Amino acid sequence: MLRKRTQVGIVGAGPAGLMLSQLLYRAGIDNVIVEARSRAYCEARIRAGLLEQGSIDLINEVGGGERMMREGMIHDGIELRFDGHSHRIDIKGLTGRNVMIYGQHEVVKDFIALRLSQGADIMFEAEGVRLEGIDTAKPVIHFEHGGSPVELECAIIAGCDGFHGISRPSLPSEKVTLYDHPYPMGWVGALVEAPPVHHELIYSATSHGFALFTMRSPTVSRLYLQCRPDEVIEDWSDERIWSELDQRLAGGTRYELPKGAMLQKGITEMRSFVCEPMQHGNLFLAGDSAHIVPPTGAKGMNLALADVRRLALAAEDYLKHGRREGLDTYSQRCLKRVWRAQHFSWWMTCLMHTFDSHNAFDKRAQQSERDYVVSSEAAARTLAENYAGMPWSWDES
Ligand code: RFL
Ligand code: PHB
Repeated sequence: MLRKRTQVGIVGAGPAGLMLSQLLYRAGIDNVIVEARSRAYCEARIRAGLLEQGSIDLINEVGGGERMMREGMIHDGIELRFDGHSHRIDIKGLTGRNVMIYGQHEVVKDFIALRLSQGADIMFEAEGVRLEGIDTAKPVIHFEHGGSPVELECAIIAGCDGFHGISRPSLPSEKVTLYDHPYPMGWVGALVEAPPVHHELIYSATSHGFALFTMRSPTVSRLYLQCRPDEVIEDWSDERIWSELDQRLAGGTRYELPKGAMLQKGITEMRSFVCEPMQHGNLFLAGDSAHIVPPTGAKGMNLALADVRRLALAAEDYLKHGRREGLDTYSQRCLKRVWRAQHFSWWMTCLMHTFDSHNAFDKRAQQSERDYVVSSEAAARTLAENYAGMPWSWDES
């Protein structure tokens, strides 16, 4: 049995856990990350791609932005495409803020390398992770590492272990309310060795369903298609993916979709979910362990970073100065941004997708919303403000 002690035990080495670890390190607070998967697995997991201005700034502030600033692609706008007609939303012009395309796995790679170069303790391939005594001043993370049991005693535990992790289920069920909203669709995601169809993202709603044309670099595209919720990736041959993409890009404003080798493909479920409160005792949830959004609004990773920014400040105040107010109000303060992102992601999802359940009224109402967002500056500005992300100062208002 190995007994260890740290100030903050972090469960999970995704964007939330790694950013928290870096923020705490810079504040001089000792922390250990316990991660179920291998380093290679974490670094290869293809997920989000879009960073808000606030996330870009945060990554730079903590010293993790060198490669991101070299390789990331700054975007000033997006294209909304309805039945083959494209309309540009000028995000920069409407908000003064940019977004950036830089893959989540690149952020994860950069932060693992950075933390290890600073001598961080990241325990990959931890098995049987479980939490004990979250109500006490000395909560413990138990797990096996390299075949030996480990007990990690902490002052605080940060549950950054994603939607399927063990942290959220460790909260007493009678103390939490779960808000869950599944959607009647999924997304097929494909990573393709071909240049992007356009220099900006195209969100395309058609009678065949929704498609999103995004990218990872000037030579790699990331393409998504709305599918039925019960479909599996075996239902989607490469030919079917290309044919659906072509159909969902056809129409008045012409584009030619560059084709190339399919490097990876998979299906993502669509769900909105919030756990309230995001804390109990000395366990604090951050990122997908506390809330998930459908990817249409590109908010998940950004919310994860916003949570840990707040958690790091609160932990510092407590561990250095004995002030608990920040920790006690952590969940309450995070939830303002979380629910704004929830509403926006739900709204974007309803705006862009085909719903089998829609009756004639629902279809007309959806059409009206689409017309409104591309013909009213006020509506476009609302979209742009949410898409670029609310500034940090908004949380305090
Ligand atoms: P993660 O990334 O899931 O990391 C959790 C980590 O915890 C580990 N883990 C455990 N470790 C120890 N013990 C256990 N019992 C454990 N169980 C799990 C896992 O191995 C993993 O390493 O959560 P985190 O850090 O909260 O980050 C959240 C983001 O990953 C997520 O919100 C985004 O990917 C969502 N998302 C998007 N977000 C954006 O901001 N912009 C986007 O453009 C965007 N696009 C997307 C997305 C998510 C997608 N999918 C596949 C769900 C597009 C897609 C298709
Ligand atoms: C991505 O590049 O993977 C991406 C971008 C925007 C979204 C969702 C995913 O809304």
